[in-house]
Amino acid sequence: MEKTFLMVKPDGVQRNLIGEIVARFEKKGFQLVGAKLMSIPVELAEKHYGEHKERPFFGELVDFITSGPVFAMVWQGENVIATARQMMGSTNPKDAAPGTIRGDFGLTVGKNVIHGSDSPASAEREIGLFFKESELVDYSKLINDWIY
Ligand code: RTP
Ligand code: MG
Repeated sequence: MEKTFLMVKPDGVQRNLIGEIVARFEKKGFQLVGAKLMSIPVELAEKHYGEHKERPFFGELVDFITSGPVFAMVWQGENVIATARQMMGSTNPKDAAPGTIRGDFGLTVGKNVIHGSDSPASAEREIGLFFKESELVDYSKLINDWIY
């Protein structure tokens, strides 16, 4: 099953949007397979955003993502990587469509509430940076015969 890494950024946590954001992915039908509230160490932030190292906003990006707790998650489902990106909306909230997370809650390009992996390679890399295999759950052995 395809998996992606999603993270409520410090602005989203500070604004009490964890529940709202989790609910959107639950209602869509995706499954949560890992989650933790955490503070990101600077070294992890620099690795996570490594592709932006040469960009002028890299310092601000690392300062912001390490400025307060984040809610890191792994979600699974068919086409979850691309669908989650659509549900998040454009990077800059001013361009994000209403109904998307950034369109509904984002303020500025820096404070855009949520991160999501942008490809299968990024998803694998980012899940590995934030989670151990033992922190991800398995739903395949769930007993379903009590529900009808
Ligand atoms: P993310 O990685 O956070 O899910 O966002 P994204 O793929 O939509 O955007 P990306 O290009 O990967 O940029 C990562 C984050 O950097 C901040 N950013 N600031 N000041 C700027 O011009 C600028 N451009 C990007 C945003 O917070 C973006 O989410
Ligand atoms: Mg990105």
